[in-house]
Amino acid sequence: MTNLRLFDDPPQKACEVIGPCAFVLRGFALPDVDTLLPAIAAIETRSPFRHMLTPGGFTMSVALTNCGTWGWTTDRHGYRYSRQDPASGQPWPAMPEAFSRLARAAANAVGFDAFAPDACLINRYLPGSRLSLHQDRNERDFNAPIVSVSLGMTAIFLFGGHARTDKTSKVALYHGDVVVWGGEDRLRYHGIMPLKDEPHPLLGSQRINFTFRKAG
Ligand code: MD3
Ligand code: FE
Repeated sequence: MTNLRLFDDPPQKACEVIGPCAFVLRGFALPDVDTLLPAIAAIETRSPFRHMLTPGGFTMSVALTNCGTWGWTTDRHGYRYSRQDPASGQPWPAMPEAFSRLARAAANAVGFDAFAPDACLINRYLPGSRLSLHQDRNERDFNAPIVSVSLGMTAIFLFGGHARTDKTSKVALYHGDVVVWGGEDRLRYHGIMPLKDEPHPLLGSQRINFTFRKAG
């Protein structure tokens, strides 16, 4: 009789453990794609994707925008979170309910409860775009996890250690994958290899990545 439970249970999403406190939930966002894409289109009308300047004076190959109370920005003066979109002087678009619900559900699935992101950085990669090895350390509270959602073309994610020169491992991130990391993995170096042009059936030659954070 107990075996019948196996058939009644909802199908378990595949979860890959890539670090002591880092998890890839394969396809976790797929049921939400139809909601996420129009929401991005709405955000873009008020806060378009743009290429920001790093403090070192380089133009990022990744274009970005934000939604939520806080938005991540960079310019010649440094990296920081700001309540206003520097391009418009207006607050960033509100974080859609569907975004925060997805982020909370993913965090919850690997044991972080009550994740309440107040920032969502949205990165857009075109063929050749890359993100060099870095740490995410502009947030106030490193106890909260970060949740990332990948849409569109496949990316090769580089997962390093706590020093820039530590050995990295590669993890492919596919359309619909969600990564959650926190705890001792929260400050690991990470990056994205230059994107190969292998067009995605739904999004074409681009990759969109959301990262949800507790920034303020
Ligand atoms: C960090 N974005 O915006 S998120 C960023 O795909 C950023 O656009 C990348 O890094 C992107 O700051 C990567 C995915 C990710 C996954 C696992 C990690 C970042 C991680 C583990 C430790 C630290
Ligand atoms: Fe990052």
